[in-house]
Amino acid sequence: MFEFGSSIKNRIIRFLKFANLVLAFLLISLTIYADQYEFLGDYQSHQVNENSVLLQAENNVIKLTVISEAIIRIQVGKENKILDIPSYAVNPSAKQETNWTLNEEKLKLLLTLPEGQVVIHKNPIRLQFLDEKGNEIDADDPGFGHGWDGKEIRVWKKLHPDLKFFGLGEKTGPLDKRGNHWVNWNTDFWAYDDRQDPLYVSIPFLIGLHEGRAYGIFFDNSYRSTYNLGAGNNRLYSFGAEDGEMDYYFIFGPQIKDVISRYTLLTGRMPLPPKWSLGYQQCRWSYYPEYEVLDLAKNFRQRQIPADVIYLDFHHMDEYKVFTWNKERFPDPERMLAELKRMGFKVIPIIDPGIKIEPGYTVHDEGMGGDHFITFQDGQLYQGAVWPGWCYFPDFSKASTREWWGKWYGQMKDQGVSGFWNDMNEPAVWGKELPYPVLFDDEGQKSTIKKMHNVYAHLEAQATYEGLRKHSLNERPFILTRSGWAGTQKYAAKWTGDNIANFKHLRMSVQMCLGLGLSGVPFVGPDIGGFVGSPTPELFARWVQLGVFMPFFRNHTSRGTEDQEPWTFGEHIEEIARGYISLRYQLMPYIYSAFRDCAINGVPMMRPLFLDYQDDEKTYSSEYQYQFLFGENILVAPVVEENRPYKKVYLPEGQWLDKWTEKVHQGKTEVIVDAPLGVLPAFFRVGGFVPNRDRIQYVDEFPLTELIVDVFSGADGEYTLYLDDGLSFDFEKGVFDEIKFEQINQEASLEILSQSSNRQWAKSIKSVVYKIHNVKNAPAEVTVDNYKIKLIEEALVSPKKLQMDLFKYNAEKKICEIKIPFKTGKQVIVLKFEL
Ligand code: MIG
Repeated sequence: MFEFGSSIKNRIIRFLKFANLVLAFLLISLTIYADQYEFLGDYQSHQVNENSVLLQAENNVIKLTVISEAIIRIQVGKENKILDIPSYAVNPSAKQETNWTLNEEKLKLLLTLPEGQVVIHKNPIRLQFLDEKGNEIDADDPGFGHGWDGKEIRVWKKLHPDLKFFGLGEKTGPLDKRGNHWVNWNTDFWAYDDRQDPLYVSIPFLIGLHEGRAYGIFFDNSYRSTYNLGAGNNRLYSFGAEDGEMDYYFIFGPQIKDVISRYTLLTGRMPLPPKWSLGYQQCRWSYYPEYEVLDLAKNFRQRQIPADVIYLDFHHMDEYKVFTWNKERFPDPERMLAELKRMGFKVIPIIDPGIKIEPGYTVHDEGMGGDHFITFQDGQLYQGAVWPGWCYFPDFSKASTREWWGKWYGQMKDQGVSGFWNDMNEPAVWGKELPYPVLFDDEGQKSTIKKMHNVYAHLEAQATYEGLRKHSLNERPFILTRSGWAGTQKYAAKWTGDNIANFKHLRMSVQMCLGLGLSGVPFVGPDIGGFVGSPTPELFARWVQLGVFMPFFRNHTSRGTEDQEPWTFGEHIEEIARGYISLRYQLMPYIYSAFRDCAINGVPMMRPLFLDYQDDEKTYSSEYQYQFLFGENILVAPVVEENRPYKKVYLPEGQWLDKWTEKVHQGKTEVIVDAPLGVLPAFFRVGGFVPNRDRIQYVDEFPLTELIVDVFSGADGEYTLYLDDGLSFDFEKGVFDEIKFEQINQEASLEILSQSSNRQWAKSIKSVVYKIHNVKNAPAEVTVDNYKIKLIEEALVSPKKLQMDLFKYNAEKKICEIKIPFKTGKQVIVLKFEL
């Protein structure tokens, strides 16, 4: 019995051991099974609180907050809790009171805004976005919505077959980002190529376009984030991050322009920059010593090649120590800067965030004393090697450190520099990055580099901007940055880093600048001529022509390359460069007004055709992707290949006047135009105006006393010219002028009206020359405010310049030129034609 019993007991024990194994096995397989994304699950309840709806789902919470009539914020909790992580990008004042409603149905909730609707499907919770007519613009994939896997968070959405994607900041490749996987992690990549991703700037802002209707999604999460825009599949697109909160803003359109405008309301817009920063800028790694800088300046003036800015790359420093001068190379910086100023030059030095570890060096000592440097999690100071050797790095996530850093810029500005160039701020430590266990203050939250890496440059730019504003109360700062984050446009202009001197990079520079503009960063430009390597004369000429119509216009090259100043490629190229750089200055009234528009509405001045012609399929075609509009009235079609003396151009709706031939083309056509080396194909919008002026050598050389207005007649239109002091913030108090032009075209007459305010800038304009294009016959009569002016034979116009109160007509070019005294208030010019 006992024995029997004992054997049973043994068997039971053996069974239990076996069962245990099975159980363990089951558990293991369960864990493997559970290693998939979890989702919100079904709806359980909801609660409305002021402008938000908090929904309790089976597995988590999701919150929708109404931000404005066209923007809704969506947050998914972590373990049932909304984290509300403070944002580095979003301006809290972007929140606006708006009417919205929430209606509950059995299977869904409807959240309705003035500009669109969110349908919250209940079982399981899925979001769907509709326009005001009920058309679906975007929706969660029915199988997957908002999910997470441990700390990682993600949203999956439907990939409509026609869906196009734009934005995402500084990315290479075509403007349509579909079909790829993209990473946001600020990266210093010397001599990047057209597949390099990520690069210097991360902007998790995406524009979608489905059935002609655009929307935007700004994912406000600074951890490493990834976007799968239909890479390797035809069902889903998604975005997510390795940690942090699922926190994004859905922006209704349907116009792409409105989406950008709304996005920049959220994250900030480029403030109107000082006017000199729109001029031509000369850089190289590096100009030194002092006589080389002065010679450079003199060379520009002697050769009559306009320029406003000279950069000092890091050889001006003493042992690469920021905010110092190398006294051998620059014995008296203040004297040199004053001399350059007399010649009309501004100087911009480079600033790196790495601070040489050297007791006795004031920046180092102050940084140590003020507890301004990044440490490891265990409290030990972090050291990274860059140009000066071992360095400490400021922790810009601390307000006191930002203030301290900003003060140094102010001090350096007192010596006579005009702006600053923030480099290496990814942050880069010899092309590598900071190790994970370093700790940032993050305004007391103590966060690691995982969260802070992507916002480091942004916070540095903020420190710089705020420091300069505090220092020179009424002067617009100019800052150039390499790295950044969503919203950095409110502090700094951006160049596209270490490109290469070849035609492929010229093409990439167009794509990247257009892409940045669509992502809210309008003040952008590449190293003209190319940074790595040396351009051929042809490439240089083509790139300078293009640069005239890029917002930030700077020639820069690396150390060890050939000279790259505009006169180093022979006389012919010098002549071309002089002509084009002069053109930039002649167009300054137009360019500055375009910047003003952008500062007001966030829509970039350099923009793809589809921004203004959204419904025209052709404007999306890759064949025409290098064409763009600069401001509202100029279409630029740069030559982007070697040895191509012609260019195929697509002209959208309307009529377009060829800058070179004066020929008017009907829109919605393709044309092939000649483009020998000296010619950049460009077209003016018929109905438009382009105000300009005579050649100047730098922006502030002479006040504008004679305004030239190119009028492209043949269609009615309006235009507003903006004028102010170009430097101060007085315009914020209304201290500026605006001249509004209008043209009314009739069979037997053309009427041009100007309506001007009456402050000092408009008053300083003494005369105005209207160059009216596309005038088919000589006018029979021209009146200015009902007063008749006389025709003069072209041959009699001397010396080259038209005198006041006369007009002339060129039958071959079909241009009628009229010169009259300029009057503020209203002025009416009427051209009458015999039928
Ligand atoms: O390690 O300052 O992108 O424009 O000339 C290179 C030297 C550091 C990188 C910048 C480039 C600049 C260079 N800098």
